[in-house]
Amino acid sequence: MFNIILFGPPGSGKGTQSERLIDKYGLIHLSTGNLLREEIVNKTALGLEAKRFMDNGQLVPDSVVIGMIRSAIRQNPQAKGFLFDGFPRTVAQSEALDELLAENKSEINVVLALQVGEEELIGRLLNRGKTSGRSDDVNEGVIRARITEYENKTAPVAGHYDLADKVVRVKGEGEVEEIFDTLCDEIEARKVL
Ligand code: B4P
Repeated sequence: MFNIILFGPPGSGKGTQSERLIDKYGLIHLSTGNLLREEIVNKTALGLEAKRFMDNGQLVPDSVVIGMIRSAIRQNPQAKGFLFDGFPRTVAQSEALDELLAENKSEINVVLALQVGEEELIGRLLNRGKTSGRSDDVNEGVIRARITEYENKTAPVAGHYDLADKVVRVKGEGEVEEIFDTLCDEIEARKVL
């Protein structure tokens, strides 16, 4: 298996680049943001709980997202690899992920970390909010809260994988296609999929 984490702050291009990467490499795409939004649309108990956090720009509790990822991994035993998008977002989530992959005698092969400045992030998310219908993209205060959550709780995840020398930092500003090409170069330098 070849497993990738696409890492970065809200609005850094994780969802955008994931779509292209899964098409090219045939990986299973696991986006906790998308999984949570499906639960909200379906008005499940989990979705109703998650919405309270997401609408305030806060992370959803670890137990909820770890449970979702555990069942998604177990539902795909034949996968040639996973692309994790927006997960892990806390050090506890990254430790849980390492254990889940180890159960399959697998591991994270590379963490691709998109680097984008704060004002660019805010501009992108406000712009997406005009058309996406996403309640967490319309209010600048909520967007700033998401960035603060990222700095406090998610940025340390890169440190966790830095210890194993797995993090590659990639400039996430500029043309989507150029960023995609750089991500592909980094993947192919590690493994031909
Ligand atoms: P996510 O769904 O993961 O969303 P995101 O981080 O806001 O966006 P992403 O980074 O994928 O967006 P993209 O840049 O592609 O999370 C939403 C919420 O769910 C979180 O706040 C949290 O509450 C909850 N959640 C999710 N996972 C969780 C977890 N593991 N633990 C706890 N809580 C969790 O796109 C942004 C915009 O930028 C788009 O409009 C795009 O077109 C544009 N864009 C992309 N690349 C560009 C480029 N190069 N130039 C210009 N614009 C670009």
